[in-house]
Order: sequence, then C-alpha cells, then structure tokens
Amino acid sequence: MTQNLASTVPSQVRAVSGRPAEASTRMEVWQGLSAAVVDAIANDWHATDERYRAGRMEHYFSAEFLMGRALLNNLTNLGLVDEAQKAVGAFGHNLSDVLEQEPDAALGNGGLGRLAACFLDSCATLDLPVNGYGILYRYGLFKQLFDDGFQTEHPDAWMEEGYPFVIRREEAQRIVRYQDLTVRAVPHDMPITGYGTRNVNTLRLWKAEPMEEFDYEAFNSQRFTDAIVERERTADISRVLYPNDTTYEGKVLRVRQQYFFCSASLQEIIDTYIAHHGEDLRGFSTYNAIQLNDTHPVLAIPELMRLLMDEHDLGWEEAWAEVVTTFAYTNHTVLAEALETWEVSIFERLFPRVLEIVYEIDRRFRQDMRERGLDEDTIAYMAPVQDGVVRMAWIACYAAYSINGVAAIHTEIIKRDTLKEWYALWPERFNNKTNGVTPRRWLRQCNPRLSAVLDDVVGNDSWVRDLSVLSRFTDGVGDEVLDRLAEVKRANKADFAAWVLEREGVEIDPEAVFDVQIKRLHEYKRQLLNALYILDLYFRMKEDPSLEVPKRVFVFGAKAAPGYVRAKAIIKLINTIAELVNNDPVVSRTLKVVFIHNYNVSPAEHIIPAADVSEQISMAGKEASGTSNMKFMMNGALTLGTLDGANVEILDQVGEDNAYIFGATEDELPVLRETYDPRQAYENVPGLKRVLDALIDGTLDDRGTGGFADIRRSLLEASYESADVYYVLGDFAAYREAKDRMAADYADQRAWQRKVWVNITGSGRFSSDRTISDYAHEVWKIEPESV
Ligand code: Z15
Repeated sequence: MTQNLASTVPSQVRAVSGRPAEASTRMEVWQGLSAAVVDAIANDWHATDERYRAGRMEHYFSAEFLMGRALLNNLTNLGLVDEAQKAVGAFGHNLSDVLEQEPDAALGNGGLGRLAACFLDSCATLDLPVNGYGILYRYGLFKQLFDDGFQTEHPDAWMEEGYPFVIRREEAQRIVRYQDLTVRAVPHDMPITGYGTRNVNTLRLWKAEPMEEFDYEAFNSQRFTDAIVERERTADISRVLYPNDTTYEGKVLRVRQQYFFCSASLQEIIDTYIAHHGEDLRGFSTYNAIQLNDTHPVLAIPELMRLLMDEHDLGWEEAWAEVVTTFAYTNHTVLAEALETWEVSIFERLFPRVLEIVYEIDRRFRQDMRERGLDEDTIAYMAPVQDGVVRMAWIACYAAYSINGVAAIHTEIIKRDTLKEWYALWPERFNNKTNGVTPRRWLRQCNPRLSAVLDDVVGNDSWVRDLSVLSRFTDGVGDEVLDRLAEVKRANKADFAAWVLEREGVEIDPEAVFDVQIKRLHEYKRQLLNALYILDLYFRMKEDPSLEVPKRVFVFGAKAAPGYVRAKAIIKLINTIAELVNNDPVVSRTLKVVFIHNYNVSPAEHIIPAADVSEQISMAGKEASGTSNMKFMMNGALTLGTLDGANVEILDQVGEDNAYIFGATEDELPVLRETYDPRQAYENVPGLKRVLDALIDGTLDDRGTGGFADIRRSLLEASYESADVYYVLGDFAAYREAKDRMAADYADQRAWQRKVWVNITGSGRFSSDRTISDYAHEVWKIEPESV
C-alpha cells in the first residue's frame, strides 16, 4: 500500500459528498472509507486476477451469495481497523457508527447462500485460485417487518444509495441469447480479501441489460411502450432474488436467471482459456473445475456442451469428455420439495437448442443404462427427461465427476436414499464435505472480546488462519480463563441487550440464560417445538407460582418464504406468545421472548456472540448440515440439539457432557413412525393438551386468520399418515427435559464455562478453511497461488 487511510479517506469522502469531510454525513463517510479500501487493494486485486487466470482455476457457480456487510470484513482482513478508526476520528466520526450505515448484501436466502460467502473468504485466505459467479440482484432478500405480529415483506434495494465494493466491468460483457430475447450480461465484481494475505479474489455478479440503451426504432414508430416493455423484460432477469429457501418454484423467470449467469460465466471462462491456451478446447478441464452449488446452476452442463460444440467446433464425444471432468455437484438437502424440475415446454420456449442437447444427454443416458442391464423402471426413474419434465439433480448426478453432501450424516442419507441409484453405479463419485464457517467474520470480527482472550491464551492470532490450533488449549487452562470467558459473555450480553432495546423495544436482563434460535422458518426446523415449550413453561409458572425457574430470554430470528402460509402463522404464534409472556407482570420477571425482525447476516453478528444456548432442533435426518450451529459453538454457546446434520459431528468433537442432545434419531424414526399417534402424545404427555388447546380456546389470538387452528390441525387432525410429519409432539417430552436441565445447569457457572471452553477450542474442524482445503485437494485439484 502506497498511502495510508489517513491521507486517502478525507479526499474520497469529499469526492462522494462534495463537502469537507467534517461536514459529510455518516453515509458519505461510509462511502468514502469504502472507496479508500478499494483504492488500497486495487493493485493486488488486479495482480491476483492475472495470476489466477494463467493457471488452473475453480469456479464456484451459485445463484446465491449472502455476503452481509463488506467494510469491516475488509478492514479486518487487511489489518486496517485501527487506521480506519483514526482516519474517520480525525474529522469527528466514530468508526462503529459509520459501519452501521452499510446495507447488507443479502443476495441469498439462508444457509446455502451464506456458505458460498464463507467459502469465498476461505479461498482468498488460503490463496486459492477460485472465483465466485452469480447474479447481481437489484433487490436482495426482502426486508421483514412485523405488523401486529404478522410478517410483511418489503423490497431490499441494497445498492440504490451507491455501493463502492461493486465495480462494473463494462469491457467484459457477454451476450446471452434466449429464443425470445437477447440480453447483455454486464459483470460487476466484488473484491474478496483474505486474512493475512495480499491475494484478493473475485466474486463476479452479472447484471442483465438491454442490447441497446434504447430501442429508437420502436420509439420513433410511436411504439414507446413496446420499447419500455422490452427493456423491462431484460431488467427483470436480474431484478430480484427468489425468496424460497429449500423449496422450488417452477417459474419461467427463475430458469431465465439460472441460464443467464451460467451462460455468461461459461463464455468468460472459455475466452480466458483461449487467451492462455489457444483455440483447441479439448484441454478445457485441465484448467477449469466448476462447483455447482445445488441444482440452481445445473443448466451450465448442457450450456457448456452447446458452447463447445456450436461455438468451438468440438464433437459430442469431445465436448462430453470435458463436461464430465469439469463439473462437481453439491447436494444441500434431502427434502423432496427442493428438487428442481422444469417443464420441457419452458425449455422449448426459452432455449430450444439447450433442450435438444438435454434430449441427447437423455438418449445417451438411456442407452448407456440399457447396456449396463438396468431395468426399464429404474431407467425411467433416473432419466434426465421423463414425462415432460427435465430433472436438474439427475443431470448433475450423471455428468458430475464429484457428488458431495454437506455433513457426514447427510452424505450417508443421500447414498442410502436420495441418490442411491447413482451411488450404486458410481460410488467413487460420492464424497462428504462437512460445511464450515469463516472464523474471520464469525469470531474475529463479531466477537472482539473473545478474540482477545484467544490471542492471550494462544500467544498470538494464528488461530484466525488456523482455528485447529485452539484444540491444543482445551485442557490445562486455569479458572482465570474460565472466569474471563464468563466476563466476555456478560459484556456481549449487555451490548446485545442494549441493541435489542433500541431495535425491538424489549428490555432483557443480561443475567438471564440467552436461548437462541435463528434460521429460516421451516416446519422441519421446528421453531414450533421451541414455541410450545415456552408456552408450556408459561403455564407451568402460572399454575405453580412457587416453581423455581431460572431467568431466561428466548430469542428468535426467522424469515418465512412469502408464500409459505403455515410458516407465517408460526411467526405470528411466536409473536403472540411473546406478547403474552412479556406482558405478564409475574412471568415476565423471569421469562422474556424476543423476535428479532429482519434477521440477516448483520443481526447475526450481534446475536451469536451473546448466546448461551444454541437451538438446533430439526427433526433428525432433515437438516443437511446447518451452519449457525458452528457459529454458536465458536462463540461459546452450548448446543441444544437433535442428532441431525453437523450437530452429530459437533457432538463427536465435544463429547456428550458438553452438549445437550435429545430426541428421536434418524434411524429410530421409521420404526417409531409405525406406531406413532400424535393424539396419544396430546392426551398423555403432561402439558401438551394445555398448550395445543391454547391455540384454539381464545388464549392466543390469531386475529381470525385461522392460522393457529391450522397449526394445531397439522399436528393432530390431519390424516393419520400426515399428522405431525416433523414429530414435534413425539419429541416434546425429551426436548422439555433437556432444556429444563440445561437451564438448571447454567447456575454452576464454573462447570458451564468449562463446557463453553471445550466447545470453543473444539470448533477448529468447523472452520470453512478446513472445508475448502478438503475441496481443493480432493475435488478441485488446485494449489495455492500467492501474489
Ligand atoms: C439452503 O439454504 C439449504 C439447502 C437447500 O437445498 C437450499 Cl435450496 C437452500 C441449506 C440446508 O438446509 C442447510 O442444512 C445447510 O447447512 C446449508 O444449505 C448449507 O449447506
């Protein structure tokens, strides 16, 4: 770096505001400081890009990147936090207030999109030649407000006030053709800095723009509206992120989006190949690997075939040989409702040539399978196209050289059930890559107090780049460290209490146990189980005022997909229970319930460092991995969870004395199901009747929507096979026992902090650096390239 921030920031701020830095707003200071950071990394960024493009690269294709805020992340990675504080302090601003101006880049829904963001951070930190490719959505995930406890959705125009971390690359545009529309794809790059390295990687996000700035011909012939309509059809493509997490919606615009970023990215990758290795594309996969983040980018498979054959003269066999050595596919869920299928008629309308290629893949697949002696039923089940629908997951499994799940138990389930037919044919393709999270954002940045303790215990900050070093310190630390952990948590909880008061208007006591469930609202994640527990505890306290109950704060954060009616009813239910509890003059002295509205990356950074209890209570077998479980663990919250997803591996790491595990396991459930009768649980499990009846007896008011009655019906009164599919009532007693015991255990702070320490120091395996180095060695076959 040639200049320091003290000299560059004031001029950048002035350039933004047209005023002296002293007279500029906080937002303008954020803009100017951010521009100064881009200025500081520009040379290294360019050098990294040139270096990577000359060698073998991995390209991470994802419809979602849930980046959150960029400025503090970049300052932390570059070691410029103190310098930035001084620079803005010199003209009367406070860095943390400036940082709060930044909007979240919420170009993702939940776990899958945030995983992509953590992966980019790790790739940069490890100097790995990896770029991300996605879509520059004008509107990110909707903003959530509550109106009388009901979720309402509002547009998230995150870039509208200007966003210095996105750089438009006019010169690198590509053209994407649909049958009915041709558009320009204009790349917008975000720099991805790493911790303790000069490498700066790239996230390339494509924006759809009309071919001509304006269709003058249409305008002149008085077809003004036609010209506008055409422009809007183009802009539609990158207008908005679809707000469904783990559910699929067969919308034409969505498949247009998918093709848009796949085609533009592949064109660029091919052009880079030609620039460095010449026109013969038969070496494509020697230099390129592409990771498909779920099925959303699977159109890249037929599109690469098309580009190699139609634009670069390869024959089918030659092109297919590159395709099957280029793509790797990550599966993120076993839920049937997430598996993408598209009607053939949509492909016909949008890209008939791609459909032709898909049909040819299908024809060759069927022939191949017949030669292997598979029966016709199995072939029909596995075929890429059947009954007029294209099945994206099946195309991925046929063409990818690697297929991975995201936690050990999840990979076993896809091998055993979801993808068993493919596993039988190609067991060598299947592998597990347990998810991870970046310890930069999720520990170093969001929890400076705990970071200071770790610096002291380790003797340096090496843990930030290698979290596994912490395991050396699990044993042998004295009580002074445990006492410091308790102090850190106290202080974090006090900060969080102030934040909650300001943001939600609820007063909470830092002395209480902070019990947190933050994730998308989905029935399989069982926020309802948590809600029923709280309601039951409320009734227990009303019934017996002398009952000794530890002070508790129950924190929720969750968005429901706008069309997911029952999920929205569960949000209203939790808000209604919060009102009941928080307004009860007696109970509210012991219990508080807070629903943080508009849960997102930045709120998570406030919430997680303050948590004591991490709720990971999905029905066993349904949560592929979970990643907030890992963030909580790193920040010293103990897991209250089922044996699902990565919870299983957290338990392996810490042992059963240091986690609270309850409930039916994945292998027990099918057996239990045979005789399970939720009505019996309702009648026999103490407390259940009372809470379920409260949904309909006037205790809780859903404002006449019928939402609460529907929730109750889903548990009790649906047909026998479909009542309580997520085993909420079945696991209720075990959950209550574990949760009560956990709260009681909190009183012995020494013993509690010992468990906390075991969790923090055992979290090394859940760094995304570990995950990414496994992908790099085992799947991508790439090496670090340091600039
Ligand atoms: C999503 O966020 C996840 C899976 C999906 O299929 C889709 Cl479409 C979105 C989540 C999983 O539910 C979660 O268990 C996992 O930790 C995360 O992906 C990252 O792998």
